[in-house]
Amino acid sequence: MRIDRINVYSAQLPVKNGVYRMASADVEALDSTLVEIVTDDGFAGWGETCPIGPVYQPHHALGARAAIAEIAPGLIGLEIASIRLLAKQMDERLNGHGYAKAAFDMAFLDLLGQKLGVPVSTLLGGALTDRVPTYYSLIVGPPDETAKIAADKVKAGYPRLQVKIGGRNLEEDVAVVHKVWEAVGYRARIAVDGNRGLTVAAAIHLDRLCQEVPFVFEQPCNTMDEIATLKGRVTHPVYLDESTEDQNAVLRAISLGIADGFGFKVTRLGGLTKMTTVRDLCAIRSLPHSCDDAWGGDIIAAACVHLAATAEPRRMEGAWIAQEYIKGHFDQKHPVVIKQGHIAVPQRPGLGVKPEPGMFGKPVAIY
Ligand code: 0XW
Ligand code: MG
Repeated sequence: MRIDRINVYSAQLPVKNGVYRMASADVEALDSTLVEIVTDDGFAGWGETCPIGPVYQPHHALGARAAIAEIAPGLIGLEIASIRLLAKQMDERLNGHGYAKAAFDMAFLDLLGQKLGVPVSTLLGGALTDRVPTYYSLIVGPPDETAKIAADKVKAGYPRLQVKIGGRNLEEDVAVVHKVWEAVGYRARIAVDGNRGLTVAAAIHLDRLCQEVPFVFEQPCNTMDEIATLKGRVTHPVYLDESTEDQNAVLRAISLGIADGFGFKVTRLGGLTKMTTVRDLCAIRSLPHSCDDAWGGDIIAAACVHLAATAEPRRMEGAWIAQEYIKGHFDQKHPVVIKQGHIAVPQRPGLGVKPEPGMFGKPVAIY
C-alpha cells in the first residue's frame, strides 16, 4: 500500500445561525482543508484540519495548506505501514506545524484501518465504549437567552454544557453563570470557557462571585503563565484548552500541577497518534479531558469520536463536534451524528466516513 497521489481540497463551512461568538473572536464561516491520500492498491484515506479562524490559536487555513505543500511531495511513493515512520518522514520535511501534519496522520490511520479491516479506535489502543458523550457549546450571549438554550439542550440529552464568557463586562458573565446553573442545576456538568479573554483579576472576581456554582473554569486567561498564577487563588477547578499547544505543554501543565483537566484539540496536538500520549498522561494523573477539535466536518468528527472511545469513560468530558453549528454532512450514508447528547462510534474499517464523491469540487492542489 503505497501513496500514489494526494488531493487537497478546501471546503467552506458557514456557521448555521450566522455567528459563533467567543471572547477571542466572532466567526461566520470556516475554511476547512481536506487531504485525500490515494494508494496504488486503490484505497483512499481522508484527513482534515479546520482552524476556527486565524485568531483562536496560532493556526490558519492558508498556513495549513502551505505546510501541506511542504510535506506532501515527500510522501509520494511511501508505504502506509508504520505510522511512526511516516511521522518521522513528515518531521524531516517540516519542523512543527502539527495542525497540518494532523490531517495526514488521520488519513494514514484511515488507510491502515481500511487495509486491516479495523476501525481507527482499534489502532489507537482499542475502544472502551461504542458511544461517547458530547457537550453543547453555548456562545457568548445574553444571560436569559443562554439559560433557555441550556435548559433545552439538557432536555435533549446533553450531559455537559460549555458556557462561553469574556469580551464583555463582568456583570453579564457572572449573570450568565448563575442563570445557566438555575436553569439546569445538577442535570448537566458545566464548563465556563473564557477562551483566553479574562485578565487574572477578572478571573478571580468571577470565581468569587460564582462561588456556589460547581463549574470547571476553562482557559480563563491568555497564557499558561497567567493561568499558573490562579493556583491557590481560585476555588473552581481550572482546565487548559488553547494553552495545550503541543505534547510538551501538556506535560509541563501536568507536572506543574496547574491544570485540573483539559480541553484537547486533535489537530492542535498534532494528530490522533500524538493525542494517545496526552490521553495516557492524563490517565496516569486521573485527569479529565475532552477529545475535540476547533471545528471541522465529518472527518474530524469521526477522528475525535474514535479517540474519545479509547479514553476512560469516567474522565471523558466529551467529544465536541461542530454538527450543531454546520449544515449537512460530508458523508450522507454514514454521518457522525449527535443523538441525545451522545455520538455512536463508527464501527466500519478506518475512520468509517467518506465524503460524497466530487462534493468539494476541484482539488486546490494535487501532489
Ligand atoms: C467548543 N470548542 C471545542 C469549539 C470551538 O472551536 C471552541 C472550542 C473551545 O472549547 O474553545
Ligand atoms: Mg475551550
